[in-house]
Amino acid sequence: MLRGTFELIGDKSISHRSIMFSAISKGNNKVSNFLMGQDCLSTVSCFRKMGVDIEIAGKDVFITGKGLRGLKTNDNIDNLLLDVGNSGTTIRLIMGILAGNDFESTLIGDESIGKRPMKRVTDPLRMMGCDITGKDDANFTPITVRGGHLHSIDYKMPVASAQVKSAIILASLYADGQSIIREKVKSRNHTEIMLKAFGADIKENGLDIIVNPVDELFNQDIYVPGDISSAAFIIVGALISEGSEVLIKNVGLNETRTGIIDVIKNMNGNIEIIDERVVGGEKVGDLLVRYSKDLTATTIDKTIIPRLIDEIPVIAVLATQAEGTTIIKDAQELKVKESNRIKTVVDNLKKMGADIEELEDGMIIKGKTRLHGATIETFKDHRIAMSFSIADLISDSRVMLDDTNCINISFPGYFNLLKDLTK
Ligand code: SPQ
Repeated sequence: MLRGTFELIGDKSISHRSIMFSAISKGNNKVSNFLMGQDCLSTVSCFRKMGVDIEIAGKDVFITGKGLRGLKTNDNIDNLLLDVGNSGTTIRLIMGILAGNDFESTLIGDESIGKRPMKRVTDPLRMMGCDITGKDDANFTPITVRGGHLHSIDYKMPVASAQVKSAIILASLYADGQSIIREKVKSRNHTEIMLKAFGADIKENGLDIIVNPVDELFNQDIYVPGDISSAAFIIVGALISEGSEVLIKNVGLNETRTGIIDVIKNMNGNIEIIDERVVGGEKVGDLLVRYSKDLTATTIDKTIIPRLIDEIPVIAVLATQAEGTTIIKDAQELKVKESNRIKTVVDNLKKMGADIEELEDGMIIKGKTRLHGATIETFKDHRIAMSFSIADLISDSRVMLDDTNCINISFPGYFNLLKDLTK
């Protein structure tokens, strides 16, 4: 069982953005409660390579902005090599910034990044006039960006993706007129919220985002709220293991991220929001979660998918402990994350004895089933590793993960926390 109270680590999406937007602002910026995970540190290292002074002190980061058009290290390098590691957010958002800066750089990453599609970003940036080349017509790394003059764009997003939307918003800051980005379903909006605080001219009209170019962004102090996607593992652990009660302090509760709370409530799970407040434009609160023995199945579809996309692996574990048939559909985006998260979840849960069927765009899970120990193939995907460490809490023999290092991508200190809470 899990019992205790803890302060949640900083949000990964907001941490990335805090470094990027500070780097292209004018003046001195301070970020508190920054997530020191490997992905966010990849963002730090890319901007240091582009000449940005970034100092880390504990959980605080101090960034001296170079201004909107001031990036680049020194004139002796013709092509700057930027390594994004495992981070999809780093590569996709950075491309939007590189598109507006007048130099050439090449983006590379690890094996998993090499398989993730980038055309969703390179296509609209090319439409704006950016010169981009790369493997398979700039769909895969290595990708070379030659930034410079950009035209405005009116773009209908073919996929619900915060990374694509953010890249276009960033490029639009540099464009020669007003741009409109049209979403089909609202994806996480941390870019819009934070850029407005930095002085960007961004308006939202329903699902449309209207961006006017600016001369400069201005420095900020940013507080990063806790990451609900990281909290998700402990939340599910508490819901399914008997006798649990955890209080998670400082959870980011931006509505574009709280789909998991709605799903848990639908499933009859015992979760309560306490002391809701707004910090730096983002909603924050504490979450009280208790063991819930009468969980029921649910259906998750496109109306909610973007609000819980990263939580689906651990929601699948939860569904094995809910009475009835849970259907997860319209989640084809899961196939192009750090691993094919539909297949990885289904194959590994099957090994543990779950009644689960793979769909083209999701999965069907029949519960409630007893889970058995197994060796889990994580594909070095942090969210898969943590999801199955939670399945281990209720399995009748131990779960072995083939890799645990990947957890540092988003949740350094995860196993220490789990140990502290395990009673
Ligand atoms: O950064 P990366 O590797 O893409 O990370 C993931 C994750 O699970 O941590 C996805 F694999 O989160 C994405 C998320 O799925 C982070 C993100 C963001 O910060 O903008 C947006 C989501 O992706 P999408 O599909 O909305 O662009």
